[in-house]
Amino acid sequence: MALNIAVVGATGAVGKEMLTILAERLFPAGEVHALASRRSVGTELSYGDKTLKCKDLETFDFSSVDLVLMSAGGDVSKEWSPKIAKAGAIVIDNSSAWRMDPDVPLIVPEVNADALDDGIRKGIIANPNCSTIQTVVALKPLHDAATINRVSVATYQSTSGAGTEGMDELWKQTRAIYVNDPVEPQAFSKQIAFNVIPKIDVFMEDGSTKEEWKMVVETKKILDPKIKLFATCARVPVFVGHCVAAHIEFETGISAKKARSILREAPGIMLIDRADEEEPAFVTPVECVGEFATFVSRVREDPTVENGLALWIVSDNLRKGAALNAVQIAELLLNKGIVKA
Ligand code: A2P
Ligand code: 11C
Repeated sequence: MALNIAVVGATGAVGKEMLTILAERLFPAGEVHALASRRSVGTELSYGDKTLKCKDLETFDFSSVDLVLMSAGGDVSKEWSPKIAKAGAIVIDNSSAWRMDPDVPLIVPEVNADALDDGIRKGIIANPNCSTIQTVVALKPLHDAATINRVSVATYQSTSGAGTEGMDELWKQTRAIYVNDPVEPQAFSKQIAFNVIPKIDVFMEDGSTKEEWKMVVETKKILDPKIKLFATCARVPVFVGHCVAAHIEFETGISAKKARSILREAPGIMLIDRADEEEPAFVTPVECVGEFATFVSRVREDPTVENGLALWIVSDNLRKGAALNAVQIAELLLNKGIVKA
């Protein structure tokens, strides 16, 4: 018996990756259903070498579905995740709707797989924010080795973090500038082509953005509530791939050499940092597109603080930052025997 799967938001940037990655990783799926809004009924979507016809979420019968991977935004998830869970399926949700609910596990398999052992009381598992995921994957093995007290991060996040609409806006504005057409921001609050916007999601009362707040609270929930994190998140004119510059302060000293040897062995990480070469190697977003790993480069000691280390962390935000992490959670459910194929 294989598991029957539904992908909700299957026409979106993350939903398409979910279907691709389920097929790439040979997930033992029986029936696979692609669901989205009524607007997309009949749209053809690839699942490995098969073509699926998109169905309407509103009228779909979930009674024979075991697992639902959902990436259709917070409002859709708030309405539909409880209904789907009630019908008997486990929902792995990529939106921010449930992440901070104490009854909902927030999981990055390389970091806190054991949090699933506390039970899935609401039938919902949350997938963290993309910039949080790649950050905690890199921090976890170093935290185990030398205990992180504080981290300051600056992010450089691609337009695909805002979905298809975000990527389309970068494309249209770039073209508009070349042909001298007016630039009209819609998905982003200011021009994104040839620009950098230090605002992702809405502003909060303390002057931080919600994206920055998410990185703080999600890191505490996933990795360690004692870690102090401060973030500045910026949108950059890149299609896919988020970057995080992390400046870490540890409880005990850890050399760059030691950190490299730990990161080289750590799950989910690809270390691209041959510091002994004349021109050190490093990674950029275009090189991480389509990859599963979280890439770490520029591992340096920071002499301006006690026990300081700096890292440059890059990952495909649609994959490890979203769809891949969701599929890895599904694999974890199988491996732990929480769902049975
Ligand atoms: P649709 O294409 O039918 O609008 P992205 O983040 O790339 O913009 O994708 C968002 C995904 O969420 C799309 O698949 C979109 O479907 C889906 N979606 C948005 N609103 C709804 C809704 N009310 N019901 C079902 N799916 C929705
Ligand atoms: C971005 N990180 O790059 C956001 C996208 O909470 O899941 C994901 C938002 C979220 O815009």
